[in-house]
Amino acid sequence: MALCPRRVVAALKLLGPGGERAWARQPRITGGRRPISFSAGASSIFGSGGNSRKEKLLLQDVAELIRTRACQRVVVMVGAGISTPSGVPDFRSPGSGLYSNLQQYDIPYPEAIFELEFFFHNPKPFFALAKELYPGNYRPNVTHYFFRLLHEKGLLLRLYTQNIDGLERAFQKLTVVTENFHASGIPASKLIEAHGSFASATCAVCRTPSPGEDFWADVMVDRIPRCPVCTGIVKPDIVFFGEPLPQRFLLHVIDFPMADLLLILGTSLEVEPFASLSEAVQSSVPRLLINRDLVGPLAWRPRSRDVVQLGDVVHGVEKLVELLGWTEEMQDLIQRETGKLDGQDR
Ligand code: CNA
Repeated sequence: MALCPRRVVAALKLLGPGGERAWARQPRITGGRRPISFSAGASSIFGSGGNSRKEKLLLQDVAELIRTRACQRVVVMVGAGISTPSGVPDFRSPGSGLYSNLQQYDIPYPEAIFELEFFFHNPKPFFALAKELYPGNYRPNVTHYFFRLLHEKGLLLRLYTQNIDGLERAFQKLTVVTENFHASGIPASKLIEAHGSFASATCAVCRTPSPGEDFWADVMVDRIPRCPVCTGIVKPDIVFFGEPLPQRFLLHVIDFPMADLLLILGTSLEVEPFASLSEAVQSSVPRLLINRDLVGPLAWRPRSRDVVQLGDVVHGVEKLVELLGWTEEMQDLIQRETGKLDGQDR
C-alpha cells in the first residue's frame, strides 16, 4: 500500500470487507447539513426503536455519546490542519499553506517535495522543510491535548495521523524519540504515524539506519546528511509518494471495523490510502468532522450519522470539550504540559 496523491492514483482504493471497492470517486458536494433538532441521550441515539437511527446528530449528541461512554472505542484521523494553530503551515490553505509558498523551497510543483525522484535530483528543498519542522520548534495546541484527555479516559482506540511534525508525540527539545511513551502522554501503542516521522532516518541507498542526533546536526547547518557506510543520502523515515506506509498502518484493518465513533480533524482527505479510512467505519458509526471545509467522502458521499463542525479546529475542539464538561481538566493539563516545556527551554 503506497502513499498517493488522490488525483494521481485515483484507482487505488481500500477494499471493503467483501473485497468490493469501499467507495467510488464521484464528487458530490452536498448543499450542507439540515440539522434536525435532537436532544435525546446516547441510548436513544443507538436505540433500535422508531426512526432514531435516521435522526441527524449534532455536536452535542457526539459529546453525549462520549460523556456517557456509549462510545468508548474512538478512532481519530488527523492532518496538517490540527497543527496550523501551532504555527506549522499545512499544504493547501490558500495564502499560508506550503503550496502557496513554494518559491522558498524552489520546487517545480507542490508534490515534488515528497517525491523520491525529485529528492535524489535535489534533496535541498526537503531538508529545508525538515529544518523548519525541527523537533522543539513548535508546540502542541488544544487539539493535541484533547487526544491526550481521550486517552487518559480510556476512550481512545487509536490516533491516526498524517502529520510529520511529531506534535502528537509532543517532541521535546533535543529529545529525538521516547519510543514507548511519548512526551504528550499518548503512548506509542495508541499512535499511528501513517506518513512516518522524523524520529528515525535511514540511508536511501544501503538502508543503514542513522542515529537521529547525527541527522539533525547536519540538517541544522544546511548540510545534506550522508551515510557513514556508503555516502548515500540519509532520508528521515517520512513516507514519500509511491513508498509503502509503515507496517503499523495495517492496524486499520482491525481498528476501523471496531470503532464506535470516528473523529476527523484538520485534513483535506486528499491523500490515499489515508483518506479512504474515513469510509472504513461501519455505516452506523457517527463520524464527526472538525475542519475549515467539508472534505472527502463526507462531502460527496455523506452518511446520515455524519456531524460536521466547520470552522477553526481549535474553536471546534474547545466547543466539544465544553459540551463534554472537560474544560477545567483541559486547562489544567495544558498548564502542566506548558510548564514542562517552559522548564526545558530554560
Ligand atoms: P492539507 O491537504 O494541507 O489539508 C489541511 C486541511 O486542514 C484543509 O482542509 C484546511 O482547510 C484545514 N485546516 C487548516 N488549518 C485549519 C484550522 N486552523 N482549522 C480548521 N481547519 C484547518 O493537509 P492533509 O494533512 O490533509 O494532507 C496530507 C499531507 C500533508 C500529509 O502527507 C502530511 O505529511 C502533509 N503535511 C503535514 C504537515 C505537518 O506535519 N504538520 C504540514 C504540511 C503538510
